[in-house]
Amino acid sequence: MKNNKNSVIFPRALTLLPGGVNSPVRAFQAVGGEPVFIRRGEGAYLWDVDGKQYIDYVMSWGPLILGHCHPKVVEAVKTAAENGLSFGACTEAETELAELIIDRFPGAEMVRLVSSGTEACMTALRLARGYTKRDYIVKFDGCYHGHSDSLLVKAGSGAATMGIPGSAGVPEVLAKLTISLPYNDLDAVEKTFHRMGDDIACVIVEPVAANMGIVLPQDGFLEGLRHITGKYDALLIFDEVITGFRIAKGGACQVYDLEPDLICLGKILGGGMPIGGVAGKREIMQKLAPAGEVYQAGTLSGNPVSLAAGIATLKEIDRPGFYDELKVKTEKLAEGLLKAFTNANIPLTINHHTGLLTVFFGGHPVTDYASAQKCNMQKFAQFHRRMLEAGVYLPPSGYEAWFVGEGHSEEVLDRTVEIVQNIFGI
Ligand code: KE4
Repeated sequence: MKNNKNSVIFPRALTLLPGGVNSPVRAFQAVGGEPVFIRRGEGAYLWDVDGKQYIDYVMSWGPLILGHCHPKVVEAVKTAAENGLSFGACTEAETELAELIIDRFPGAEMVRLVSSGTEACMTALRLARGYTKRDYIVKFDGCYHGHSDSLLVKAGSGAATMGIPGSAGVPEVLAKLTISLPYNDLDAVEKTFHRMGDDIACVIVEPVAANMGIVLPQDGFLEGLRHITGKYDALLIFDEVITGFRIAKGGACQVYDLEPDLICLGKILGGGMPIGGVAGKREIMQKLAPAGEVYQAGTLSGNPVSLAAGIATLKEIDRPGFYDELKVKTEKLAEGLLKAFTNANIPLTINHHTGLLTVFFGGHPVTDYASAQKCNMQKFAQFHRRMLEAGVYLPPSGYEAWFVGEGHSEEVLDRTVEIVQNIFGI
């Protein structure tokens, strides 16, 4: 229907915002059609400006593990806002949230709060370079750690979606200090460190990759990174902006029983409000200004409204059985989808972890960026469009994760699978 509000708003947005959006992956360029303009969300659902309802599997790209507008989170935000939106000064909530983080990540002794995952990863990188006095960093093809210059090399998420993993505007002299290797290729890491380990400040990794679609670490990969970085006195940075508080209470650190030197956090940490954080060992974190000489700052860092949402979220999900239930839900959805696609004779791979899932059209194992790129993204685009028409709002890219959370009841999950079955006439 062309006379709907959505089709009126988007052309105007295009004249005022590059691509009509404030973040590229939202532009629907990979799946075609106009982006949907959202009016409101509640629980597992979104409603667009034309009143159409959707089951939401984007969930603001991960923060909303409790679903939209959870009463306790909204109440906490209202209460905080009535006391002041921002002070640019110390508040007790900052130490309260830091304690909740350290309680969940035993390897962390100190925290610095910022306003986005990008800031968290950028800060961790500068800290690693300042602490080790080395310039090179290692990342992995298809992993995305926000849009700071050094990390926009063979990046995933929106950069992969748009086919610009190496962004314009990043000076070659800087990009060459970033070494990007295939995910799960420990031999490549070993060889790189053997060749130049004394010049490498850190390895930054998504311990469960979620920006080339979900790609799980193969046995020994993360443990190998911990061993190699330790051997060469480089830092290991886990980017848990997505996995933190999602795949387990203590994220991948808990699941894989590993202690990186620094942990990047975001998303769930703010319960839907702007936030990021770096957590790590005291000896390293104390290098951050004003305690140390690695400068980092932010007007809205530790914002009281963001912290209220985050504290309320972390407390609400901290209940016995929460993660077991989320794991079961995610597996139920994955199994239901796989069965539906198999019955329709559509070759498919589904990678998933607690609260995370990606559908890859292709049928081959997806273990790194190269194998993810071999998937049929045109088929994903067609699937996305048909699901959107049927009232299911999926991430508008085959290189993203579906986010499963508290709001996705058994009924919602069953309805999702039923819609897929209807689409394929099975
Ligand atoms: P933000 O700066 O977008 O808060 O966080 C950057 C970031 C860092 N690390 C990981 C593992 C991330 O996934 C992200 C951001 N995630 C994307 C979705 N895959 C954000 C969506 C967007 O860019 O609009």
